[in-house]
Amino acid sequence: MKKVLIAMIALVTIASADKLVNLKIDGMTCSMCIGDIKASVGKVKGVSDTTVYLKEGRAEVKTRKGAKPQEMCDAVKKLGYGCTVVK
Ligand SMILES: [Cu+2]
Repeated sequence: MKKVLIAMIALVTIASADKLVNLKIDGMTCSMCIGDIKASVGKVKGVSDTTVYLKEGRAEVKTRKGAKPQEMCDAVKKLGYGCTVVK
């Protein structure tokens, strides 16, 4: 039963076809910034995972269908950082 459940979860994960959104973020200075940004962006609808690159000043956000990149940037801006969606 457990194996079936794991297989189902794997299928759903594949079916949802993660899309990567790239954000350019200005003003990050330390690992606290990363934590704050990850937490905030993670609350945006459709976001499944966020990786923040402090030195490069950017973030990669894994999203599900229907996620709006601008909402992710707005969440970052609300924390006081600069943010633009990289096209
Ligand atoms: Cu910081």
